[in-house]
Amino acid sequence: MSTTNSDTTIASFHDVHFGHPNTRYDNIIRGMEKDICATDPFIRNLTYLFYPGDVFDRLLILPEQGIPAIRREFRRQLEICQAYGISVRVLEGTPSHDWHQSKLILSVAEEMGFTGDLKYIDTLCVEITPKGHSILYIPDEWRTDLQQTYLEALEAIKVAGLEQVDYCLFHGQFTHQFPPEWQVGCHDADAWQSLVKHYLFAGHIHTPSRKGKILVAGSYDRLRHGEEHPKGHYRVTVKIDGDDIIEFVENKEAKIYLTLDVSGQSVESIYGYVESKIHGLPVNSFIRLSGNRDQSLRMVKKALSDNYPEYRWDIIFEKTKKQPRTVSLDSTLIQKTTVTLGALEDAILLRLEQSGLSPQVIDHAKQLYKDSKHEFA
Ligand SMILES: [Mn+2]
Repeated sequence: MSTTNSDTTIASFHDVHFGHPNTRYDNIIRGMEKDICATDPFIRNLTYLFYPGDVFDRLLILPEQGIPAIRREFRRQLEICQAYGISVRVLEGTPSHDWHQSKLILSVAEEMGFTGDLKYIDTLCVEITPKGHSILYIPDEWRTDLQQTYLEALEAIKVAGLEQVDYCLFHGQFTHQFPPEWQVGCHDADAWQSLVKHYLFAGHIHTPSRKGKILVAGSYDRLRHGEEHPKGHYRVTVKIDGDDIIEFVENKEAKIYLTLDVSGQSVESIYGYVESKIHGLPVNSFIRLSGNRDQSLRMVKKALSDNYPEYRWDIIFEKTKKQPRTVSLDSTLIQKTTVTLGALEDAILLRLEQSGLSPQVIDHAKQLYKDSKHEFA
């Protein structure tokens, strides 16, 4: 139910993972400096800059891991957004990755006297933006029961007086992102699409994909072996005439993680083969040799490490390959639930309901919980 009468342009950066131990913040920032740049006409004309979760990889320690550089990068982006009237929306992602650290962007904004339109969202809610678009926000692990999250989204849309929202920023996984034989808890793609008029931007799974209105850019940078596909972000133009443009823009600065299959080769030929393949790769690229246990790969790796210390060497033996490369998972276990206030509340209320206590006692306990809840937040 948009009230705007012009095209809407969106750039969406998913799963940035600042603070990743292998793909460092400086590599990620190098890509962003090119992709979010005021000399780029698409950026200058942007309506929204979206971050649908996992801006951070892990809980960081203040004096380390690039915090000053990350703050400077936030500031650089906010200066562009302020100058060109770009609205910024940052969603909380997986609790064990983000730890509410994306809030940092709010303090950067405050310090610079940011006068533009910026929001950090860590609750399930619907917003009508100052530009007149409705956006539904779904942080990761909002409820332990996925169906409950969906029902709450339905309710939030209804309370906002809408039948559908224009956009959704979402962090979580969908059925179509896994092979059917994998029995993992997933959100229903069709059910969620039906809530959205234009597009749902989803973080969490690090492989880019598109199914109908669900756009998954995957991680912005390359974070591990087995992800040799292009990394990048989505640029979407939602046109009044309905002839939308969706473009995946590759991050040309993405860290190289290269797996070289050397199975069946002799030690001598492996060395020459690898040398021919790594020529010209950037310093700190990650290179992994894939082969059999009988190929003396550890010896080859030692020789390569000694001669090419500027690269990060690893080995994977054929039989120990764990998963198909078509799906790259987040580094957390799929069905793990982090203890958050929401998850805890679900568990407490369920336990109360099942306690066998009288309804009056249960109501009293719920009231006590409600009254003291702010002390945990
Ligand atoms: Mn992630």
